[in-house]
Amino acid sequence: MFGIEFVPSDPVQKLAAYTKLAEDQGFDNVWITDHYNNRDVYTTLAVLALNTNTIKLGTGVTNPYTRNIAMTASSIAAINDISGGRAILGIGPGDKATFDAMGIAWEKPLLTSRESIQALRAFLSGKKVDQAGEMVKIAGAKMAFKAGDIPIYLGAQGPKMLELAGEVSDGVLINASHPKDFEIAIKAIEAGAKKAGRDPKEVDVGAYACFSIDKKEEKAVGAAKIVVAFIVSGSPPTVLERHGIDVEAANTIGAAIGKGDFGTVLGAVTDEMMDAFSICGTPESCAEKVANLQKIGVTQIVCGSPIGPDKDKSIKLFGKEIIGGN
Ligand code: F42
Repeated sequence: MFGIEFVPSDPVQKLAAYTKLAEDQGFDNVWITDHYNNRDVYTTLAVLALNTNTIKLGTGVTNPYTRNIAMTASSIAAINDISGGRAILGIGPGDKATFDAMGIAWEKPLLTSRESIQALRAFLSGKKVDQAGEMVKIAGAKMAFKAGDIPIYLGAQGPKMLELAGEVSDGVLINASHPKDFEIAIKAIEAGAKKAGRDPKEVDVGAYACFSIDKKEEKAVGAAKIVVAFIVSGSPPTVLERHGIDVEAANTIGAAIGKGDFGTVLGAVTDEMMDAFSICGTPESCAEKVANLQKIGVTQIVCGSPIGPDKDKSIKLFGKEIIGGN
């Protein structure tokens, strides 16, 4: 399965055109990110729904802190209606830095995710919801209609979140690009699934990858460097060490990003960092990396930011060379 991620920092109409193009190229899913400083995710998905016919439409990913979980159920149910049953819901604990800026306390992200998914499933099935959770408390609320079976994906990287995904989700969106990270992630997902008595194959394993594809290697790399720099600066030391990346070098990049010194940032991104944190290069090399991930058990490749130096061309290249060759 193939997905594509768009960030609504671009105008919604522009994303509608990209999404139609992606649908025509054979992508199965489009995932729209959710951050307060971009356009609203559900309004965006509604417009995409009206401009497409087959592609599934997902939040990639929303969170349980900025919206009450009943409102999330109501919003995704509307997208499911408008699109004729094409909604998928990605949810994750969210991004601490943006919550700090919004004055929202980020407490118990793991437990909040678990309790939110439990409540969501109940709301979507049209049941009366009584849930006396520690983080999610619902007292006899009920949707006025049955939304139907909307797949729920969890955004996860940490071992406990991945295990939770194995226990309770239909799929997981993992922000990573390298086989080493997925080998570890898949073990955690499998452990969670087994704990819950599920077949691990029920869980769609998504690589939410930093992707950049172009016929010219250097152009693909040029487009992805800044994205990789942000990933490096935000990665925990365990992940950096797993890829043999010097923690000091990552700190240097983080400090330069903080100062807005992007010359230093771009100069400090190494080939090893590009290899660890992106799928980037010519169609042939991207196809090989995609095949390696599929071999170890990744079942959905999500073509994430930046996609490529020219989005239209890169979406077409991905369709022809990666989806077409699969
Ligand atoms: N975040 C956004 O805000 N917007 C997006 O559009 C977005 C997209 C996205 C796409 C893919 C993806 O993988 C992630 C994405 N994210 C996005 C980020 C996402 O919302 C999550 O923040 C991220 O995936 C979670 O990272 P994580 O799996 O590392 O989880 C964190 C919370 C973590 O620390 N996990 C630990 C672990 O081992 O998994 C567990 C920590 C723990 O156990 N906490 C306990 C608890 O109950 O929360 C208690 C701790 C205590 O004592 O309070």
